[in-house]
Amino acid sequence: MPTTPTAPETGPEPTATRPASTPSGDVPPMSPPGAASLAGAVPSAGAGAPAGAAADAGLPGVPAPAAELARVAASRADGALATAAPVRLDDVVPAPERVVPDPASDFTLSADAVLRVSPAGRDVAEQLAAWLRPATGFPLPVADAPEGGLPTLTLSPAALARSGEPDGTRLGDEGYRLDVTAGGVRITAATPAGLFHGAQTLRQLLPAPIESPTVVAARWAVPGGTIVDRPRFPYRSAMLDVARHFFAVEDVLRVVDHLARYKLNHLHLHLTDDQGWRIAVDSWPRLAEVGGATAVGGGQGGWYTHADYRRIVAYAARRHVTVVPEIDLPGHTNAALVAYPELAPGKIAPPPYTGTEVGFSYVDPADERTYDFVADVVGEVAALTPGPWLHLGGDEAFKVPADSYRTFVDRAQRLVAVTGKTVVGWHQLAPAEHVDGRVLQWWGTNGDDPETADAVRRGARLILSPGNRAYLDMKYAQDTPIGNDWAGLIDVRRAYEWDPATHVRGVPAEAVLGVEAPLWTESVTTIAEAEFMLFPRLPAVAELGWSPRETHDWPRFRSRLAGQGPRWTTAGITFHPSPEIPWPVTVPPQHRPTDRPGHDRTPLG
Ligand code: TNX
Repeated sequence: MPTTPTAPETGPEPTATRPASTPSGDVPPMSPPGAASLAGAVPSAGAGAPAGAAADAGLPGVPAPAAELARVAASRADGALATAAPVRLDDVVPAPERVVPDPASDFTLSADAVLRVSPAGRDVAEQLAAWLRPATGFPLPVADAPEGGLPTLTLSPAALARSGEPDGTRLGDEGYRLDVTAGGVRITAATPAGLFHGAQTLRQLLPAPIESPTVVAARWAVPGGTIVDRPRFPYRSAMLDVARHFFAVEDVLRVVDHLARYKLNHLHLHLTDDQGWRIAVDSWPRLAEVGGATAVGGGQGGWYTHADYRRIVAYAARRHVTVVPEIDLPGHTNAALVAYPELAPGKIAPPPYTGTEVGFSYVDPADERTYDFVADVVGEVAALTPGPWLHLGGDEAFKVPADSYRTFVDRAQRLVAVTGKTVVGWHQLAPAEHVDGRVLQWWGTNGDDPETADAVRRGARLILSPGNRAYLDMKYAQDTPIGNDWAGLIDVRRAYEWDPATHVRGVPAEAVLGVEAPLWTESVTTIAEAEFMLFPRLPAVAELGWSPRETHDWPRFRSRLAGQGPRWTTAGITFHPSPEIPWPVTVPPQHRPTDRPGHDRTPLG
């Protein structure tokens, strides 16, 4: 099938077609050490990094390329600390709705600071303290409100809001207000989720060395003024494909932290595909035990026990991220057919599959046993999942005739509905009947699909993941060492310069639930490689989901994004040093911009 080259920024959307076949096991190698990468030393403690986050820091048994990425980063981390520039109130990513700087009222965090918080915000305050303690070395005790006279970081849910501050209705489920004065920082929100987003903003307002896992001597200044902020779309998400390559629980937790930083509130886990079945199902145990053994290119398989999955869900929930499990049906099911040949059309087990072709496998839509399987699987997964969503996949079932596909999907959607969950599916599900609340996920590339528009008219809502904009498995450029290119090359500007509200013809803004950046992992084998594809594009998609359209501005975005680079380096997060972004250059320590007062920010390249 044809692939389409990248379109110019301002040109019409091209139609790219997902290739039906890629040579089996054809996984591009990682770059030679440091070639197109900038990575960080993986933090050893604190800073929200889960235990085991050091998996890529050159430990025995870790694939060399990932370890190299981390080593290169380690050697650059010191330089980044030296460049720590004062932050401006409007440097935040994603851009807040309203920013009113007051340079006369900067706050400096000192060793005797206390976080005071009302009961509903205690857990957020504990998380904020845990982010700030490693680098500052300050004790930062969390105490009950009301506040005292010391310099404080006050977290005040709406119940404690002073008169004149916005009420909870205006801030909504996820909004917050942040006031920085010389006397302290106050975050006000109607909900713990709002407080959490406000705390992430405060984290970004401290100088980049705040990300250090060890104590740094710095002036911990926070720029003065007020931010009032809330999201544009309620659903902001990223997807991790744990089926093509398996990612350990610790890796997934690390990804959750990355999402939370940029105010994304959903993690879609692509749990099943031809190459691997990654979630235990008690009623069909061979799915994980047999179907979980494989991965692309003969890589190590794996699967999550119920306890593993619950751990991911709970970790995410604490960070106000909802897990959306996907069981991809009726196609992308080779691993399930290997485990249970009775589900296969000819009742014959196919060989295990470790290549990267798509569209060849499917569960038999004509056999009643298939619907027992679907009911059992979605029933167990729904019971394990506190969030409201269950993703049914539905993509690329090329071998299933249209009418059988439709019958299968109608029944599968109803089986999800009886679990009490709301159906999500790739936009191929569009022709099926409407079930209450159902959500389609657009991954097309030309923004024009009458079937999707019709499904929306019949009540569906849409999540936008255009393949040629939001697919983080696409290469940044021709020479990107890993990734796909069937939807074109996606540099940061391309990931940023589109509008979810107007992207698909015939779909009104009110039907758009939000955005998602999927990371497929045919060529992504380690967490360092995953981060290399996520950063810096994930914050671009996060901003499309969170920030009001009026703030959309590429020159400003790229300069705000540049300020995130030293944070990632310091935190040990691998990223692609995209040439479009004016990353700060290292300046000699004697010219440290941190030594300069106020907002007199030194241009850093
Ligand atoms: C298409 S998008 C797929 C996946 C591949 C991806 C690679 C979609 C719903 N299906 O099976 O991994 O392209 O970019």
